[in-house]
Amino acid sequence: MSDDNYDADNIQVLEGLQAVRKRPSMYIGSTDSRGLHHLVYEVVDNSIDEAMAGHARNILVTVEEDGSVTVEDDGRGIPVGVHPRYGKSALEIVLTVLHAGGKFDNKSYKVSGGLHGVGISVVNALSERLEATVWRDGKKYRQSFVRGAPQGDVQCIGDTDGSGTRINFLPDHEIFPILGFEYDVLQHRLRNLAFLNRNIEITFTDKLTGRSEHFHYEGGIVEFVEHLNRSREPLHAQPIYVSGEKDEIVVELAMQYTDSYSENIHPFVNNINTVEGGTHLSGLKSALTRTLNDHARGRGMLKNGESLSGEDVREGLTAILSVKIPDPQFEGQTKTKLGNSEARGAVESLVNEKLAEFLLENPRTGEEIIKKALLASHAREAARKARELTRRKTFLESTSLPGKLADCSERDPAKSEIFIVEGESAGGSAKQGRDRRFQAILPLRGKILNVEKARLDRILKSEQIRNLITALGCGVGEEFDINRTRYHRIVIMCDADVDGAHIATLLLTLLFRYMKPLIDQGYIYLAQPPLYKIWKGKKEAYAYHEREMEALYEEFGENANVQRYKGLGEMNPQQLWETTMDPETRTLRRIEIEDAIRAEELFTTLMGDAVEPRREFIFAHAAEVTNLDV
Ligand code: 0RA
Repeated sequence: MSDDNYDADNIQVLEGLQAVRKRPSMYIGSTDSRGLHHLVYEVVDNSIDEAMAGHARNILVTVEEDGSVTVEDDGRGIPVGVHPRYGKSALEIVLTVLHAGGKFDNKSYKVSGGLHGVGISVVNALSERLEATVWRDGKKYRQSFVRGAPQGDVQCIGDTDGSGTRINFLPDHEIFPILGFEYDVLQHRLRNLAFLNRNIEITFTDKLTGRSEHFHYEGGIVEFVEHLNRSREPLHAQPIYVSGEKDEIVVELAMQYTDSYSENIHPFVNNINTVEGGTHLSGLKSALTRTLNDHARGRGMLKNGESLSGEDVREGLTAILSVKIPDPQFEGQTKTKLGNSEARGAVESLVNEKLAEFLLENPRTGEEIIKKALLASHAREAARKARELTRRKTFLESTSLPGKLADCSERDPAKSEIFIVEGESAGGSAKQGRDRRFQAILPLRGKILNVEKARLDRILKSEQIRNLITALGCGVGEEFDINRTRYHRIVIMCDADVDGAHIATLLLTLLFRYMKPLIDQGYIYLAQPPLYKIWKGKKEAYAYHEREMEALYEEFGENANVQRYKGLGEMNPQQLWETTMDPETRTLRRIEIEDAIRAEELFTTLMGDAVEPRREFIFAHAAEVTNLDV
């Protein structure tokens, strides 16, 4: 290769990485905590690819004491030989050329190059430093980078009898305003990967907290379903497992019915959680409806003309659908919807065939499932009637808004807020303290019904919940219509104690299960009332957490007074306005649920029947629960 070409390539590479540093969000979505964690996923995905191709088994992920992350695998090692076109090692190319990752190998079911598939080069560009170590062909190699730029060629630094790759990187503080990895977030992701790939062992260590865990599930997605159902009451002891391959598409399904009323189907494509669904999911849904109706009819469990709807057969179902497909087409707003039409047929025919077989071989389980679906069907009919009743009421009474609601005068939802306030007395203070032009107040009497434990027809019998639904205006469930939402800021305002956290969780569960688009749209907030008031003479200030209080106490000096607020009710209307409601001075926390499975885990554990996991959970996530930063 001529020098000219070499230089031209070099310039292109630098320009590529510069582009990433200039507009990081275009490559990793954002530069907040989510984007930061994305870097780890990106690197791990490459090792997962190597493992899925059958070349690696162990993956070690370590958060180091200096805040850097190391990902190591025992795969073949990234090739270090000089690539003819570029005149550089494949290692350097993988780490410096955008989207180069997959070009050296035609591995079939790649994750990298898929959804997060921006390539390790993006991680390199956004790292203050990155060091790659490769064990391969009896040698150990190393190459280092600073903000994407190689600090010399790859070096042979010794001998080895193993093979593998290790990437250590420190995210760049110039790019990420907030550094620091969250144990729970990484743990959740790595555990899911281990569930989805039964032949992979992942060891996760956080040297900053001293915690370490090993994830290896020989049962794969069957164990995944058992894990998700650990706080639920299963209808049959073993999850149903279906697997097969059709048209190069590998399909795996694990499913188990529980006595709950919600539908929890999580579809994955090449390990990516396809939250927007797609062809594979619709194939599964068709197969479930058809096979269960056929089975029920065959056993004489359906009356003439009666049939089970899709919703009936999915009530209480927890399922993991995992497909591996060579060339996935991702569509949708967040690129998490599978578009490949051949996946529909593959899933549908496989599930049709194998589920029918299972039901014939396990008639008792079959009967339980059909009975449950029939109950769901009858309850849905009752709910429809109940809903019609509420709708007629809203329609007939022109002043149908709940009496407890102190509405605002503003009529434009985009400019309107509603505070859902724990307790009548705090509700009273909020009504007096608010700016009535754009702030509405709805006080709650104690706890609302736990929607995890009731079907919609019963939920709609609760007056508190009906008040809330009417006040919000958007309806629930099948009738939900976000365009009718009366407020674009819906603020949950609860005491900063255990009861308050519980009430907030109950409300969030209701919103999550029946009005989820409000969460997705970013309409839901938690108010942040102060925990302390500090004053001395005429000087006073509020503190929103412990550390802030200590700092203020220092500042105010000796004999400063500190009052700890136990509830919102201890503040007068003026104080409540200043500290918690005034848009000029308050802080609100927007509720973001990055991952449906994580949210579900949170809710089912907090709200479910099983006490032990809940206790464990509250213990392990005490900070999270009091902060409710779900
Ligand atoms: C391309 C080719 C080959 C391996 C890899 C990439 C590879 C990449 C990563 C990233 C993390 N761990 C990895 N392990 C392997 C190997 C081609 C061959 O040996 O024939």
